[in-house]
Amino acid sequence: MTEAWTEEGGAARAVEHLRAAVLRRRPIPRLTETMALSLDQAYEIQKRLIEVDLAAGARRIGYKMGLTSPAKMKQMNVDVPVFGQLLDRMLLQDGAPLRREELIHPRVELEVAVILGDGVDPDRVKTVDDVASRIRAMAVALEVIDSRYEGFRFTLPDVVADNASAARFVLGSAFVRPSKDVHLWGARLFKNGEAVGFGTPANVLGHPFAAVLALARLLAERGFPPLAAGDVVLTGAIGEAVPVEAGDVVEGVLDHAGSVHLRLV
Ligand code: 0L1
Ligand code: MG
Repeated sequence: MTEAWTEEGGAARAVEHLRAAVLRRRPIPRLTETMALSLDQAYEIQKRLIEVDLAAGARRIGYKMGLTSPAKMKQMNVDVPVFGQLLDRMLLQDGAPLRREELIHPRVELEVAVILGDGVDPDRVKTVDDVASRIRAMAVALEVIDSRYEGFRFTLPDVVADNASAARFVLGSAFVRPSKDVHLWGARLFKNGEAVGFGTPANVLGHPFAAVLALARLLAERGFPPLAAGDVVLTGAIGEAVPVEAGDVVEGVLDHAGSVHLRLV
């Protein structure tokens, strides 16, 4: 049965369901099984979900882009990516252990992260070159996604409401100067020493800096403050997300940017 949406009732119930999944580490049926959700309503739920963390003392340190690869966009039947919000508590040190039991069904993605040195106002920043001039540093990153939905299955509004499946992320220790050639650099993902993915950041909307531009536009459309100096942006997965379990060791490598590590315990 579809629940009636009211700004207060619908959003509050959705936030409650999603928080319960995180706290109990148990997946929930996707929201759209019982609730008709538009994309606007989904971003409203995401906003409220994050507000609960912010009210409890968390700090937003940036954003993540999701559904940036042609394969994922085709699978979800969309032509615009989505964004989620990164909180300080999601950031792990390079090589730090992550307790598997903290999450529901984690998967790891290899990404390019950028740290901004300047704001990105979409009215003035229009090109990949413009974005490059706003970036202070880049790093190779691992994103741990953990959909709060059963079977990692969802519609577009579901995944937006669920903060784009954001759970944890790790930045490599080598922060390098921004390079416009980054889309051509080779990237490799290893699980327990075995190569499980490779590609180039060109898989991310053609260029990871294009993902920053797309993010700046989406934030403006949704009434968020513009990207600012110091913000971290996870630009999107270079390849497939890889399921991980306790005992797994994951390493991501990006030409000219070193490596990044995660240990599941
Ligand atoms: O970071 C991502 O690309 C994931 C976005 C959400 C979709 C998913 O959970 O696969
Ligand atoms: Mg990702």
